[in-house]
Amino acid sequence: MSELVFLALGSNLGTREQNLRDAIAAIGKLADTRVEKIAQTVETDAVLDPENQAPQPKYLNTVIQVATAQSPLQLLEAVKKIEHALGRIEAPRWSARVIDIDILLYGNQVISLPTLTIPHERLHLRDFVLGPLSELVPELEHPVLHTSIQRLRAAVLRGSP
Ligand code: PH2
Ligand code: MG
Ligand code: MG
Repeated sequence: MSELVFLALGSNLGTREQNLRDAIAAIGKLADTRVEKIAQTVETDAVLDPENQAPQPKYLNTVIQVATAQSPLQLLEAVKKIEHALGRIEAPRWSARVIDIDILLYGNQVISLPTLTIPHERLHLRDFVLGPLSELVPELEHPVLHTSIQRLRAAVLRGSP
């Protein structure tokens, strides 16, 4: 059984465009996994740690739609490996990075584990995710908030919760 999964990709260090391409190619090579759609890449101002506003390079962000038979934890493990293979180093949460791959949605599953929260806990707050995601699946319903991606995006663009 394969599930429909959405992954967010971001890069704000090194050859950003190439980093995204390499990550997508590596995801496409995972067992029982197919990359079905890729949203347009957007350049976005870095959203910074509220406690550390030191400037950072702009990000390139995109979202991909993937069909996979890997379990959520297998997929998490696999994307972490890809992040490391592409040169990501352990660094504090808000640090600039060569590549970040986040699982946004895994079918309509709701998962709350110490290492993995699905839907991604900040998905509904971030236009750098909602923009590319709404290009792919504007009508998709958020499995916890029960609102469409395009409505969530409109709320963020209005600046309301
Ligand atoms: N990722 C972060 C923190 N800030 N800002 C933008 N624009 N794009 C990101 O992908 C991003 C961010 C932590 O994962
Ligand atoms: Mg992230
Ligand atoms: Mg991450």
